[in-house]
Amino acid sequence: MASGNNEQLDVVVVGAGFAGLYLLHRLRRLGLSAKLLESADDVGGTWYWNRYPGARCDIESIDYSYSFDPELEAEWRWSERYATQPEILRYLKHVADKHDLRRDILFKTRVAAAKWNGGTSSWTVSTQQGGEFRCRFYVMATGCLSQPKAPDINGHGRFLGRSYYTNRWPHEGVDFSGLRVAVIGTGSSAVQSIPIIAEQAAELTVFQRTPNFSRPARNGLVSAAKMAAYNSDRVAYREAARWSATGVPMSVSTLSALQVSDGERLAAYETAYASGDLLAFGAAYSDIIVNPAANKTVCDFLCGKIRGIVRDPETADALCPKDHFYGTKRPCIDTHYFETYNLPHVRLVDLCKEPLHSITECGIDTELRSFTFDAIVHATGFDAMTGAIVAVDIEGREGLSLKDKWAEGPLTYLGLSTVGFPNLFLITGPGSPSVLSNMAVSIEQHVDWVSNCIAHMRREGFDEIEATPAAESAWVQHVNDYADVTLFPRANSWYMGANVPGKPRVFLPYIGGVDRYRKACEEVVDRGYLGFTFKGARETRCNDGAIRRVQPDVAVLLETIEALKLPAVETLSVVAARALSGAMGAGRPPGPDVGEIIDGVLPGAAGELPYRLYRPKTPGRKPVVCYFHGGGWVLGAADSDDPFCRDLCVRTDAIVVSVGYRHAPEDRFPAAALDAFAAVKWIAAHAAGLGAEPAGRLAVCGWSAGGNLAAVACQLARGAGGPHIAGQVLVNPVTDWDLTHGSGVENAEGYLLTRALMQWFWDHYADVPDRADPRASPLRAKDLSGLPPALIVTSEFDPLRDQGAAYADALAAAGVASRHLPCRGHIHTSLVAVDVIISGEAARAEIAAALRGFLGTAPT
Ligand code: N01
Repeated sequence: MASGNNEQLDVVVVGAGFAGLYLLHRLRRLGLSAKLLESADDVGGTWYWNRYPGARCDIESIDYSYSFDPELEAEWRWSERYATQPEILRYLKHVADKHDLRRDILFKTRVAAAKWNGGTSSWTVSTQQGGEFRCRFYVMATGCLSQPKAPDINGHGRFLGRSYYTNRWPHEGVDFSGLRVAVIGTGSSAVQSIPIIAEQAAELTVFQRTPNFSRPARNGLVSAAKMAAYNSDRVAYREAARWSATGVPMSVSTLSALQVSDGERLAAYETAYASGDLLAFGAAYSDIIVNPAANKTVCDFLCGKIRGIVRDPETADALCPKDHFYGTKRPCIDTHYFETYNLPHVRLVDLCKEPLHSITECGIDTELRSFTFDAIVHATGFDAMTGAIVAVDIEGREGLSLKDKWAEGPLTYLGLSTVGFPNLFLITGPGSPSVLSNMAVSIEQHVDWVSNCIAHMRREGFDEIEATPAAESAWVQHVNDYADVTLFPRANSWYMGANVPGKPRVFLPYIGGVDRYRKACEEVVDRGYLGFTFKGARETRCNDGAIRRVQPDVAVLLETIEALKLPAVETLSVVAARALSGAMGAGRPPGPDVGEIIDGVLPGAAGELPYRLYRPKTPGRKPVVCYFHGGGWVLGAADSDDPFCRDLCVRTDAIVVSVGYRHAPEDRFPAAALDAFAAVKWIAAHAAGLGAEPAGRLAVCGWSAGGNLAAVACQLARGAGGPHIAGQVLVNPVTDWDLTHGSGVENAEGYLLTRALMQWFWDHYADVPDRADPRASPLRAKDLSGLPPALIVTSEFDPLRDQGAAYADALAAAGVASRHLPCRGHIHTSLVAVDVIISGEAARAEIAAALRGFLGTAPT
């Protein structure tokens, strides 16, 4: 009988790498019966299989190691900054021995299938060796980069010489002396192995499809500074790692790469380059991974270094990445990688110029040439993150196959669990930071979370746990939202599943950072396992809900502002509030360049009003957008929404005139409303003088209180019989004074514009009896017919959301061509925060498209 038949266990774990070993240890400490199934004949996981020459970690070993055992930390000494594969494997074997883990590990045991039995709340796990286990919990600790990518090169298997695979390297090692060797691939495995293979081979030919960013690792002894930081207080050091963005304690700049002088940036990049630290460039500036122009500064710097090392200009050029932004495919650190191409017996074949045709009996054919080799090394990578999980036939509730469920991409809650598969846990699964972090830290966090969850269930008498569909879909949305504010989705990387033919193009890990992710996981628990259903003999307890709903960049903004511990504006004097709002605006990104900016004055309802005019770069007379800034009728000025006005000008190709109307409390209602209407009339009449189309097309736009004024100006123009307004775009407008229900209550606090602040604005602006006047609350107008076509933009987490939506509905009901654009996950200030809230891009594009439509300048 194969080992394990009929065995009843609390937990079965698959995989004896970093994750499986620690999990087994934790489960034992909980007094659970557990078995770990491993296809290899020893522990190690990744570090068991990837024995190619030069294999070593590229996160410093001090960081890339367990933190759960202080004794282990004290006794183990890494011989190098980046330990070799044999040393890391020795470490894992030592951990297995120290904690006597092997007695619960079945080696040479490959899991074939796992099936959920609803009646008994248990899994049946069967192995290729014929074993069968019953367990309550089934955990895939199979690693993110463990399933080799299936060969996808024509003629694979035809080669009569020696074939090697970096991810399945012979244990006895390989001697390439005197051989003609080919390496296919230039990812991390190739970058590490090529210099060493070149030392032995008679000839080495590298077949490169995509060049990779790499730079010197500067390996050696662990630096004294690092040792001191680690040894002075290991507990604090590890805690800092747990609450860092990447799982390695380091400071990350809050400056944009575009905010500093060329000299300052160059110095920062030289320091990053000299550090040999994989993460240094990502940490050098805050926007490397979100802003193409910022990222390009890194690309240019690193390509400059490649050209400085590689002597042959054509080879150097071929080695410079051109098709992806830095970091969007995993970068490498190396030891003499680029120098290797200066050796006379090493050549590079650029598959972009001569695509690989096939592997032949004697070598490799490109579309231009035939090559003969004695050995071919395949360094072609993995079916990352999902490959090893769906390689097992996992069947959940009602016969649902995990492979089928994930056919369009993995769906998980927190990367830990997936709906339809109760009591299945994934360690560093898709949707968790995993491969974008120090794996050791992420593994420990997942193992701790899963073990604590199982302990909780035992205490509470529950047999089953399963994520809810709402929690899972919200998490998947959040993972995608995060990816979408970065440059990652633009690359054909394994992060996107793009390296495996036919794999759905989905961003697989979570880019929000180890710290934010840990916070989300802890919050899930603190909020009573939000998003999970527990079942037991006595009760079923479902605590449905989404853990993250705000757009990721909005959440970062909220965190940043909260950390500033600013006073609530409504507690300040008007003078202090204006000073604070001015100071907050001063440090923001400037927005795009426009052709020209002119400040002027125009006649308002009772005296001159300042205006700022933005003219596009393109030649010719243009239509006009008359813009009203936000600030609750109390704060702001003609230039206070400068980045948004520039953005509008560039996107609409129209002249934007931002009007500085009179403010409360100095000039209370209806001063601002009358000024807004006076400004629209004057601009319409003086369009030619402003360089716009004479008697041309005019639309109005405004944000917040400015949206209120734009709406009111349209109503006043209708009442006065002109001027003609082609359309109105109201962004998060104030349309009514009443905030006592719906979003006014739901979003009363926590999203910058609070209900209390809105109340403060109203108190300064209008007496209570005046507030129902349609010139203050345009939603209260008796008749909304005949108004210009409208786009009303609202944000999900804005106290003003419902009144904006109500205005859109009321306009439509009155026969006005009105469209409502609700912005999911956004707050009141999201859309005007150009180059800060990148997730607001799509809405800004729609706003501009609507204005172009109203003005008749939409591209056909
Ligand atoms: O695999 P890869 P890897 N024809 O996918 C090329 C981790 N790791 O094993 O980019 C021609 O990165 C492919 O080309 P392209 C690390 O996270 C860590 O090197 O798809 N070429 C690419 O150049 C790493 O990212 C460490 O155009 C083909 C290469 O093969 C991950 O594991 C060390 C091809 C594959 O590169 C994977 O690294 C090693 C084809 N048909 C690995 N198919 C450290 O800790 C693929 N390629 C240091």
